[in-house]
Amino acid sequence: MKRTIRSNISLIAVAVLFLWMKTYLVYKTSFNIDIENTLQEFILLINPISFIMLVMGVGFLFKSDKVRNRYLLTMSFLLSFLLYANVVFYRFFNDFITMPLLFQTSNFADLGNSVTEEFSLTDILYFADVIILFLLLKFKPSFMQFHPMSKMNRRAYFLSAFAIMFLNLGLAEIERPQLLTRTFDREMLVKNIGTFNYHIYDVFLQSKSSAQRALANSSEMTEVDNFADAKYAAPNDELFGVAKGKNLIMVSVESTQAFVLNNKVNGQEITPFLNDFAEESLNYTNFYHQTGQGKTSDAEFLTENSLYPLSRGAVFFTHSGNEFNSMAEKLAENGYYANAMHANNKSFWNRDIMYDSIGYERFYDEEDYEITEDNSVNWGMKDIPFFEQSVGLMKEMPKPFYSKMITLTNHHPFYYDEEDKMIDEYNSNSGTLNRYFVTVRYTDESLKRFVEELKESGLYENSVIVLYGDHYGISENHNEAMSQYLGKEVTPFVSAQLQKVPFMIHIPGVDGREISTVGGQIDIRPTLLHLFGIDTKGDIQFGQDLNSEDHESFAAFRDGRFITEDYVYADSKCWDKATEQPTDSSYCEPYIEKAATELNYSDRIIYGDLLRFYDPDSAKKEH
Ligand code: GP9
Ligand code: MN
Repeated sequence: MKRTIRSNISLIAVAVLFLWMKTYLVYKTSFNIDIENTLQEFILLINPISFIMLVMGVGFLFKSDKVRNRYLLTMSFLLSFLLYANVVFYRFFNDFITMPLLFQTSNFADLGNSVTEEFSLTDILYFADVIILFLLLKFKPSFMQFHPMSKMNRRAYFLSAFAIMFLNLGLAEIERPQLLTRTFDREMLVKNIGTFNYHIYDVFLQSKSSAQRALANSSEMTEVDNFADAKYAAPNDELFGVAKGKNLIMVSVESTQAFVLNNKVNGQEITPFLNDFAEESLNYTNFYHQTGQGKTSDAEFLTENSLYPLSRGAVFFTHSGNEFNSMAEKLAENGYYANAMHANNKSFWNRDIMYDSIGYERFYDEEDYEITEDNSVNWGMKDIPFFEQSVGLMKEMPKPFYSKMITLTNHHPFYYDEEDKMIDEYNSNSGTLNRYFVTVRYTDESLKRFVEELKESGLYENSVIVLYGDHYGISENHNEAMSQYLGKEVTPFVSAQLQKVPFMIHIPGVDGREISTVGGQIDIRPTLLHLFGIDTKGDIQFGQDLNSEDHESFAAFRDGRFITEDYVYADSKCWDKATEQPTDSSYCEPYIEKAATELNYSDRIIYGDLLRFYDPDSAKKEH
């Protein structure tokens, strides 16, 4: 019998192995994926396999060698290209590609020139395996060959691919419960399910939300409208309209959490100005941020629209084309010159596009400021010169005006210039937390000067000044240092309480007072509009006037946690505020449903772009 010599190396096995190993190498060399334990490392190692096996496994189905070879080569090229595209994207954004981001062309316009600089000749290495595979198939086809498999073995192959996938998902579930259903960050996803599966998941979410918009119709609006109506809290008689006709200056104070207020580090006061200013203001002491991945922009979204941001991505990016009924628009209808002031690149967070949808007449961005090396640190222009130059711009604005301002200096990683250091750093194992106090102190000083300058310019007496913290500055990664500072363990309860941010409204001629109802950024729109004498009855909003007697003490976080008058729901437990310990879950039970319903209605408005069916004028008449 004539025997042919056959290579023992299976072509499909090589194709799988190459791509798998490469993907893992790319994880380790080109992305910053934090690995905390061996299980995570193991998940990272195995997470590309199942997808690659399934894709390459299709090769078994081809009868012709030529077609099969082409298929395997094309797939290894395409998947390598996807991987490489992520690498390049990561170099700029420190993030993985998402569909909405990919279609956000304005972002790429920004990159334009610098993008070419980020490619290097050595990047060809990202395709090394594809090239080797190609050369082998072309010049040394005998080296590895396609081994046809029996039906049984083919089945076994695909079954093992699925088995590995379930093992992967199972381990990921142990490592990160509810990874796919709860809010997440992309690094976590890639780390747990792998870059290829992540893209499939992302495409799935994207098509779901596109379909939702296409399928939405005006009848859905009625349901949402009823829900919002039921939430309406009538204005407080004493305070309704007290700010009427005055300018509104609202400052989004970067990364400022409430725990720094009336607090010290190394015996030094952290926010001397804010502490005094709070005394003269309506000061909300149980006020929480409700932001998700969109950070500062989510806070802007909440305050303007009284809608929740999304659990995935930044709504500023994903839904900038939607119809909104913002606070800026309402003020503009009442004769206000609505504008935004932020000395940063205008397309950051897609602001230039989104600000049009929100209805600001003008965006004073970095090009409107004189920014030099001397007056910059960390992310850009320092807060003191920012406020100083802003007052100059305000003097020229038509009156009354509404300016939404965003500070920048107190931003992670909290770098500062020695000359701006007014208190000493803290001494924990977290440089981030240590520096944070110094930069918060600097921002506090900048606000003090701002108010002084407003006084000098004559604007102060005619302006309402609102300050809110946009989101946390110190993440849970610094729990150890944080617990050293607080002198207690950072339990999920404490962690939720740390999401409190300052919120104060200074109105000339109105006495300061403390308001302790539990609320959040979602409540800012109705609270402010009522102070300015603009009723929000009939508006589609999810917040309530914090000054209203009907305001319900409640704040839902974007990730399902929430705070009530007496309880905190965090880590799937119900915590008693009085004891700071978990208590009977029945106390939180009714609110779990409430929080979910609210978030769900808000999401439906955004995904379905439902406000396009809403006519504010007819709504007013109906009520
Ligand atoms: C950038 C600033 C910071 O313009 O708003 O954004 P953040 O990282 O805090 O969301
Ligand atoms: Mn921010």
